Amino acid sequence: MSEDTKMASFLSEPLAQCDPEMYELVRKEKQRQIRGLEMIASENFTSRGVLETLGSCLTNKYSEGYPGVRYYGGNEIIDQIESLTQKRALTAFGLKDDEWGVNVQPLSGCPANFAVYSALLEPHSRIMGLDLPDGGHLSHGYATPSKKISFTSVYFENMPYKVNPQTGLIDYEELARTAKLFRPKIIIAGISCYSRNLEYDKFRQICDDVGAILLADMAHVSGLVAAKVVADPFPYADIVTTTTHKSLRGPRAAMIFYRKGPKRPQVVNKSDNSVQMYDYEKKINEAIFPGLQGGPHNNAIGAIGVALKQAASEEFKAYAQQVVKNAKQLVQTLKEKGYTFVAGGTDTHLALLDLRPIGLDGAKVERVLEVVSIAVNKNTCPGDKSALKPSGIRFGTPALTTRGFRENDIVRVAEFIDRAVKIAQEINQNDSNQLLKDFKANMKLDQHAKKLDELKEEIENFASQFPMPGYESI
Ligand code: DSN
Repeated sequence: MSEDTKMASFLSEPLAQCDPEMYELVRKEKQRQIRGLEMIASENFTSRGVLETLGSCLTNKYSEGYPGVRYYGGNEIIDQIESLTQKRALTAFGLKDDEWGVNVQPLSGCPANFAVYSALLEPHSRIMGLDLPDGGHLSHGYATPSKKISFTSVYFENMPYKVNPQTGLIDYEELARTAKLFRPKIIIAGISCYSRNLEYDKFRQICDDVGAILLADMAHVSGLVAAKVVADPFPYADIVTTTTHKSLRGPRAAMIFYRKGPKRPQVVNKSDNSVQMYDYEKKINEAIFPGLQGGPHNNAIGAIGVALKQAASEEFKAYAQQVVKNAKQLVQTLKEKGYTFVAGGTDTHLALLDLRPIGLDGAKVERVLEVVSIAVNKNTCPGDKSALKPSGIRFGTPALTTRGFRENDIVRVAEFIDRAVKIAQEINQNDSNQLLKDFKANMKLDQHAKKLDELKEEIENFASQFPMPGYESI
């Protein structure tokens, strides 16, 4: 065999052959996904079409710049791919191209939000987002009294708004009051853990009252927005950001939608009576490249395009409707068993279980659920003092819905969760001060380990019956 032929065959070896160790780990992760109940609200199982595009030759190409204006040659096809994805993004959310534009190059949600702040604000300008312990996101700014945790809070001044601890609902009146004092340049309507529809009309009014830009970060719900099953931010927002891998079910990436045309509410220049226009397009595009990013990930951009085509289908609409029905069913079944949910329930794909009434915390229950193959995350509940020992568990239904779970399956899931929580209570022995390390050690005691093993086997047998999109093998 010539050296050239050897090289060609070396580079063409399938993963199982060229790197059995990595192949085995990917295979094991696939098995974990199939056997378990994936209930992390921000996760999903993307389609084979998306995976094929992600794993395609598009990953080889550099294309710094934008369609038609690139810093590298050979981008004729990449230009078509990016333009097609942009067109599909506007179509998926029912937007007109003279009113909205979209940048599909952000690598993920945090950089997308940071690009918006960088584009439209001076360093240390003021922003307001939902407080992280109340269900907000790190990228909307987060600082403790002693430390600026998120870089958003290092480079911009943020004052959080809160939920009402009694109702768990955003306190719009308080937001309106504090916005008048703080005078932010941007108010962010976006969440990481808030189960009710956002009232974008109220956000709009508050922004108009203080002259702020309304940035809607719809990352969690963008699939549900596309399917019109939750509140739509587009009629109210100036800028809309989203990741593409959550309820939208695409690749890990993000998009920034920005308004074009005359400003709303209308602003007339006194000098010549002309109407002021939005100037976001150039600023946002320049913030992404060359401001914050280099070459876009063309494989991800192509894959977003595939996901957006799928999001315009009747099948996707049915999936999105089912996501919400499943979340409501989960809440209803667990409430019937005596559990409490923040904000009383859900309008969306997620629900926040409050463990305070049963003397447990999120870290312990997350660990017990993990051991029985239910993946969730611990989450703060409104009023929590520590993010390290939060009192809630966040559940989401997009991933299970993608696998075909319907309401009756979710009733089974709720029963599994209830059994796991009861085992956690036995391990905890009504001692809410028991340290997590002691709790984990106690989980290994025979009487608890046996119950956990039995439950895990039952859950895995149940979950394995449901189909999994993607490739057959890994
Ligand atoms: N990590 C995502 C979430 O779980 O909400 C957001 O970045």
